[in-house]
Amino acid sequence: MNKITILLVITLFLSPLSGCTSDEEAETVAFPAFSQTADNGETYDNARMSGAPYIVIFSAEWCNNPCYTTMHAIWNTIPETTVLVMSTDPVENAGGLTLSEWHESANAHDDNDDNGDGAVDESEEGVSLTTYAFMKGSDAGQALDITKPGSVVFVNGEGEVTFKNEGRMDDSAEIQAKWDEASA
Ligand SMILES: [Ca+2]
Ligand SMILES: [Ca+2]
Repeated sequence: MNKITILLVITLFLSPLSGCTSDEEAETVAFPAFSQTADNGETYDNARMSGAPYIVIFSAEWCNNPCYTTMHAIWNTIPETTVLVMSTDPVENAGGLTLSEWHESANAHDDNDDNGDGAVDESEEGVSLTTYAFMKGSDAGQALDITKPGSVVFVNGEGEVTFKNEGRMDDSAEIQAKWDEASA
């Protein structure tokens, strides 16, 4: 082979590789900067969340469906996972609910009067989303092009978004797979 041929081969070999590298870099999105006080009175921000994976459900105080379905599907797949529930509605007490009332309403989604006596007693309350923190989050949502409730974002320990789901997310196998990916 003469020098020109060798150069040509090297160029052809390197070009697709460099293309791949820049594509991968472009796909890494950091979860936007945020600092919010949740319904439990605690402040959550990027520094607090760094070092471990977490899930952010973008919802709103007035979103019953598919929001509550997604919240419970995630709990039923990976109970007691750290989940931040952020409202895309910037209005304070949107839908007439405080953050605490919103959380209680989400807890009650799977309550059921199984014995039909007209009251939900303790054994009929299903689960409570105890590790979920409810807070405002329209700025973080907008930074990710999420302006309405119903999206789920998985974030790894480096604060990078590993997956973004638009709309209802209630497939247990998919939830588990995306969680494993964020935890890797
Ligand atoms: Ca009952
Ligand atoms: Ca419940």
